[in-house]
Amino acid sequence: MENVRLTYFNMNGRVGLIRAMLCYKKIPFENKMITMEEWKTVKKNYEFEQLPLFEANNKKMTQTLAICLYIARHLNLYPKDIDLQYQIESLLCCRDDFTLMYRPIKFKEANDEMKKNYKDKLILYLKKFEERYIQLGSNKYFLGNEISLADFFLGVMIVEFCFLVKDEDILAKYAPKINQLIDNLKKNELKEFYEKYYIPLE
Ligand SMILES: N[C@@H](CCC(=O)N[C@@H](CS)C(=O)NCC(=O)O)C(=O)O
Repeated sequence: MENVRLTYFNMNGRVGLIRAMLCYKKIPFENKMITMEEWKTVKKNYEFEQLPLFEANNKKMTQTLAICLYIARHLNLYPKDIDLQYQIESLLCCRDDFTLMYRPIKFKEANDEMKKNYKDKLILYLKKFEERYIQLGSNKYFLGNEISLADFFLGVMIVEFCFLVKDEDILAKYAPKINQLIDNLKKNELKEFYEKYYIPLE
């Protein structure tokens, strides 16, 4: 991959896991972050008038899910087995189930009921992720002994989702094996990402 540029905002949001994959695979990239002020004037120039935009090898790509899969396939973070491919895609699709709930929580506009609904739903999903991980053998990585896009999804995006629940460590409580997997990733494969690219939340 050459001439790599990722354009997004100054947040982890949809692209934390993309930055993490590029960082882990030591792919040099321009991490372009547009301010909200600037966005108003440039929005019209972007396909679908949204971000992220991913550029590589003189191609422009949009839509987070497709970008994640493209990068994972390129960087050998995507399994050959179609049942394992299903596991990855099914995990990634869960992200959209939180889109509407996540924003008001993150921007501190949610009332108590919204916070409770977000937490309850996240706990449900964490329990299901834990069950899947156990069914898959609870090995070093989510899918087995090879790191994949699934680990980046859990280690970056799910971590951020859980961080927004302040009154309880729901990851440790409801998905203890995944919590352990993520701890290991943060100390190893995701260490550099968390040091260099992760944008801390309040
Ligand atoms: N389906 C798109 C959604 C992208 C999207 O909602 N991007 C948001 C940021 S997370 C955005 O560009 N917001 C600014 C705007 O819509 O003006 C994807 O998955 O990439």
